[in-house]
Amino acid sequence: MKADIVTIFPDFFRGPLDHGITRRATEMGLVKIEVHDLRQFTHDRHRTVDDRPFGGGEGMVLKPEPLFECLESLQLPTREERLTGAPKQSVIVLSAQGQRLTQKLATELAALERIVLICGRYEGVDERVIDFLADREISIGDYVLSGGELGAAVIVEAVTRLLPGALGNEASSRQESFTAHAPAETAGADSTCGSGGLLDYPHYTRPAEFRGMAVPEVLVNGNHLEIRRWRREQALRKTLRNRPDLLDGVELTKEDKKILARISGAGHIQN
Ligand code: 9D3
Repeated sequence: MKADIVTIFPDFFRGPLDHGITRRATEMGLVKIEVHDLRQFTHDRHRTVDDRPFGGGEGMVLKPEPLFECLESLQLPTREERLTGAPKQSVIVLSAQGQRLTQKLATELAALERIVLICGRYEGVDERVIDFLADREISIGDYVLSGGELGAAVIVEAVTRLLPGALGNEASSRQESFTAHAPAETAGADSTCGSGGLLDYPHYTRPAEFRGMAVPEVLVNGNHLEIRRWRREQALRKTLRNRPDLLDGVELTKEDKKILARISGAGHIQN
């Protein structure tokens, strides 16, 4: 996978992508990340990348010329070629108006040979970049950031760890054990929802008692069946509390429904 990042803050990426899985994947040659300084594609003395919006309004907009010239320097197939047939590349604008990044979308991107990530700044980019240069517009969530740089780093990390060989054996076998907790054939669980669409159950490590806070007895002395049941209940509890929206898309067993009725204080509701 080749990832090109287009930004007015190239130094921003020295930190996040030089650590952990992205660093190891780079060293292994699984991913090649190239950061392009948008100002290198300006021609004026002040290296201007932004301008005021037509029609008035607050803020500035990334002007099209440097972005088009930068993309042309990357020697990609045309937008039409990318959009017809089975695409191997994608040019993505990071913007607050984009399609939401999900694990499913990360999986789609991980199947590509090349992604180009254009980091919006100020109020955004000239819409002609989105209409004629890019094939996707992605947001990483419903909150306001100051630009696309964090979003680009998030996408690179989410995609890199999906590349074959990027995770050690330890991590990949851990993912397999997740699906074992699912009630039915709900494999392909995503990162937020390990246990068949639910949030993960809580984890503990030594010491068994720390400053008077004890690890739940069942984990220390319980048998495998009790532990499995306890973890399922805890996953249901956490999901109900933190992400009740996820419960709609989850396959629940009779046992799960009983637990939910008990813990949600809706024991009288038949479901
Ligand atoms: C007048 C409304 N604008 C400012 C509050 C909207 C707006 C413009 C530009 C909001 C954010 C931004 C800059 N953000 C990004 O470029 C961005 C982003 C984000 O803000 N949230 C989540 N994902 C992303 S990806 C790029």
